[in-house]
Amino acid sequence: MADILLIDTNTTPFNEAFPVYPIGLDYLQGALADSGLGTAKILDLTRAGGPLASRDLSERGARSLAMIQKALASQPWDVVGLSLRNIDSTYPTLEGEAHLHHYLPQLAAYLDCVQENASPDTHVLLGGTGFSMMPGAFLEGRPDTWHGLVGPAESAFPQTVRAIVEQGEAPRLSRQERGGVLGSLQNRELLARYLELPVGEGTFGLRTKVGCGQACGYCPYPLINGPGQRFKDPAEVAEELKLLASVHGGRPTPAPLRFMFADDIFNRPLAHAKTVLTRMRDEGIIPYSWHAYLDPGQIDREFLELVKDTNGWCRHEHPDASGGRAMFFPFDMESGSDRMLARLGKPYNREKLMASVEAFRSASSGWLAGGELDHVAFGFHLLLGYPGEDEASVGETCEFINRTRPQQVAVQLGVRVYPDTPLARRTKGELWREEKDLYQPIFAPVDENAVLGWLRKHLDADYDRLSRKGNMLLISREG
Ligand code: B12
Ligand code: SF4
Repeated sequence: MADILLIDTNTTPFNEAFPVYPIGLDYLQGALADSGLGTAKILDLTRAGGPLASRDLSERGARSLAMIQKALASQPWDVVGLSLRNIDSTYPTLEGEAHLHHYLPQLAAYLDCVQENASPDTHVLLGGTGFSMMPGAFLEGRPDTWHGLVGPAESAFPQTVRAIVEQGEAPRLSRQERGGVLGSLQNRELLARYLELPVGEGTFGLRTKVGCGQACGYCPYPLINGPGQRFKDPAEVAEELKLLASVHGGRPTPAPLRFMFADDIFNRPLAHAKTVLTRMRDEGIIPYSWHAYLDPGQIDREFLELVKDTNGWCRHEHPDASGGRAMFFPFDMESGSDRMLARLGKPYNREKLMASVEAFRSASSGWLAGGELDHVAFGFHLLLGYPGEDEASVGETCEFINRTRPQQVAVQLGVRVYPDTPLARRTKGELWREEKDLYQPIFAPVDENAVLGWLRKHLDADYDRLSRKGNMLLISREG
């Protein structure tokens, strides 16, 4: 047994507006208990601090500091663990809005507060996705009793706690566990607390695996979850979903149950995703709706049927479905140019993308004809302006859109350069020199006017609805 406090530091404006359940801390709490280390206390700063009106949101930081101080003073802790999830919004910072997009200063204030108020015997452990992407930004200059764990920590965290409690010491920084268990949702009370919020599409999540097994040029996910993959038994996924459904069912007037498979990529490999969905369908675990991040090159008819049968991307209240069921399906394809897909390091090409879109079109006409769905649409997510982009590649992407006719195309212009990614290695000396330069948001430069001009020139004229927010464009057509 050990006295362990786990702090969720996600007090970002995003977590106020779109709360996400702290899956990682729930998993770690379960793993600690399974290891015989007792029940760790979770301090979820945003929820414990209570709701704030939007005009008072700036008080969240001060309230959180007060809660950290109080928790540290309440008893001597063997270990205080801080989960550091978001370091930025991933969007470029508009003038005067740094606090909305860039969270390192707030996180540093929380760490300073722990350093000032924790007893000298308490060991502090840092982890989480943001930490894993740049451990140096958080750990440098901290006392010797501070440690960091990069990556999933269901095995590493209990091991480190045990080393601290039994030997009084642990490594400064441990990276990536190779084997080890994957956690499961287990904290009914915390889940119930989130069900009291106006829950949205992405509030609840659970993971079916760790890692995507890829290393795309700009992407920090392999730094967080490692280069390989580890899988959860689909039977365990089903148990987690049953627990979520049971807590949901126990609420007096719950909002419909939606969740997200919080995998790096849910359908890599496709067979594992199919097994999970088959289990859900066969056991009748059908939520109101679910969604996930997908590899757009690994989509076939069987997968799509399972998605439809289990309410994936389902919208029951879509106006075009006239009260029936609708599906809006995303293809996060990034580009329709083989040259750019190769430059981005994507594991698929145009041919595979085309096969996926064809599978979707054929499945959806069957669903509409058979009356299984009342409205079906699909959209693309593109990343344009990546180094190497030119008119020819944007033209090829437009040609792909004109041929396949998605209802909506979301375009991200440019991407942040994160430390240790292939893009960071490629741009060293040009955009940055020392790793700490990348702790501040640095974006790969994009000639936005040129990209916009090429889109206008090459897209079919009926893609005439365009809206823009920051570096995101939304392009759509009528019908
Ligand atoms: C799924 C997901 C989402 C879903 C969340 C659904 C849900 N209900 O949870 C949605 C789509 C809603 C979402 C939104 C956003 N997300 Co997101 N998301 C992810 C994703 C793919 C998985 C996160 C996850 O839940 N994993 C499963 C859990 C179990 O793992 P985990 O949290 O990593 O926890 C493990 C370890 O980190 C570690 N750990 C965690 N805490 C601690 C603490 C200690 C002490 C220790 C030792 C270890 C430890 O152990 C845990 C168990 O293994 C990650 C990328 C990735 N591959 O990790 C991005 C990611 C976390 N998201 C990110 C961002 C930026 C956002 C948004 C701000 C994007 C936006 N502009 O809207 C919002 C913020 C929302 C919010 N309220 O905070 C970034 C965060 C880093 C950064 N750049 O700041 C990531 C890394 C992706 C990226 N682009 O870089 N996200
Ligand atoms: S972009 Fe997707 S497939 Fe590529 S490394 Fe990141 S998560 Fe994996």
